[in-house]
Amino acid sequence: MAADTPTNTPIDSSPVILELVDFDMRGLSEPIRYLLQYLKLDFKDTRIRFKGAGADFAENWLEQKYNHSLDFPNLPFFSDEEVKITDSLAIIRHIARKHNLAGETSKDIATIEMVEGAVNDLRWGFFVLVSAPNYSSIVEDYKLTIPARLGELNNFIKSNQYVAGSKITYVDFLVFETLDWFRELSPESFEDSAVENLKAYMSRIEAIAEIRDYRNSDEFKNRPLFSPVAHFGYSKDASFTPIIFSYRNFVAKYPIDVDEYFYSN
Ligand SMILES: N[C@@H](CCC(=O)N[C@@H](CS)C(=O)NCC(=O)O)C(=O)O
Repeated sequence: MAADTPTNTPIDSSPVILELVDFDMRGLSEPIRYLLQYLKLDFKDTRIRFKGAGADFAENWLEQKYNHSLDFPNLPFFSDEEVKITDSLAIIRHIARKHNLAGETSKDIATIEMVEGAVNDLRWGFFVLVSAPNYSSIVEDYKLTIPARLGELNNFIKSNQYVAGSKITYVDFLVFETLDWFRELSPESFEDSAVENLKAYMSRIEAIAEIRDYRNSDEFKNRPLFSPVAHFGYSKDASFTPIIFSYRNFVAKYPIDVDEYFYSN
């Protein structure tokens, strides 16, 4: 099963066939990990730590991200015998297609991709919340909106076993992980009858042997959920203060003045 040792001495150095590289967090990679676990595929789970030994690798990510022969350098990236690619959705789709978990009919594929898009919007919206400078003053109001935010998904799932019916596909892992972020933030929201289908759906996914065993194992790392940029999910310690270096990723992508952008209000 997955080599779980967090390491900052990656990458390209050993003859592993499958390798997923990301910062040491659930982040965008966890649905990919669920899929790999579900498929019982051996893979190297390379995690770039934010603190402790080797954290300078994360600190220096901007300087070294161009050294990995990636067309669109970013994290996570994934390599197998065929590709070396970035973009979490491209990665999960690629693995799923190879193992017939990406939908079979064009109708199913359209449904799967629609739900993928809807859930991707939800997860990036969630990330905007947890990285907001005024997080602590808005989070309680935000929690009250969760059942409504998840309402369409709840109605869509109805009593269906999975997104595409009775057969699980990769998008179920994406949906499950995103719902788990919401549940981690606000378990009480899942007591609302407006999301009862989703609660049952989550239990169904959690009961899948490969997922249950993985989530109960040491390979599964509940924290960090996100990078230290987030006000939630990096640490369970309420006094945790996010640190600034991860903002440099955003600076690289969007040349902005960090202080002005994040702290002007
Ligand atoms: N669309 C990309 C977004 C990737 C992304 O924003 N990655 C964040 C971590 S969640 C990052 O810090 N990337 C490193 C970088 O931008 O150099 C995906 O889905 O993989």
